[in-house]
Amino acid sequence: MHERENIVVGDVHGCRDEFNELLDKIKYDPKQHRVLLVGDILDRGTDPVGLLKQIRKMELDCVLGNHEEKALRWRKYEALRDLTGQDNPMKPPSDDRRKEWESLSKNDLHWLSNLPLIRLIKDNWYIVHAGLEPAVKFEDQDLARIIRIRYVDKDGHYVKPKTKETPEGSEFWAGRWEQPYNIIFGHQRFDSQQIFKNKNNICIGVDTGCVFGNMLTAYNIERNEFIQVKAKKTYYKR
Ligand SMILES: [Mn+2]
Repeated sequence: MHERENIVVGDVHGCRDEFNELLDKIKYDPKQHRVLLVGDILDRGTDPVGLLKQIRKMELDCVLGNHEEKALRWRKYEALRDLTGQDNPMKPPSDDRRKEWESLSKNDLHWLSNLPLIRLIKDNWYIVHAGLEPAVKFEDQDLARIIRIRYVDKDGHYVKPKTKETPEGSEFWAGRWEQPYNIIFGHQRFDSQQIFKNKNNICIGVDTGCVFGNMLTAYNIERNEFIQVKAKKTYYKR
């Protein structure tokens, strides 16, 4: 059997039209292509739940993003409230978000709760949602940080940002990653794809802010090629 080409798609955030346009652009054929997603398929865009169902149906490989984790956590609290009457300590940021999270079916939730945090693509290529902590061994990564990390201190330890700005004296994790694993990640929005050529690995950021009106990016590992689709509009503003 010949090997399929691995194509990793950045944060889609419910931009289903652009996602399907991307599939058209690569002339998606499940016999030839394996499409993987770096997480954050939910929230903000026009059809996040429809997108999730499509991805489930297509049996694409995905890792958990912080937005999926949050939806799951909220639904767990809702279920607990139904059972015990205990208040849900989380509040959806908007009515639309609440409706979206409420509309996730049992099967959607089951699929979401089974998403891995790290997925091996092939050889030494992996996908994660946000990143890895350079100071910590690959095998010992903190699971909660994999979906959130952005910045690290000079020793490569996780830094929790207090504002939207880069915390003083810190830098982006991918530039400090030295372990011999190539990582493709999302979460951190760049204007265009970001390639970190480190001594022992390559890290590639593929979130190019489609939902913010920029573009949806995918990376084809075998061809070493980026595929991009322009956002039809700005769906969400900070
Ligand atoms: Mn994210």
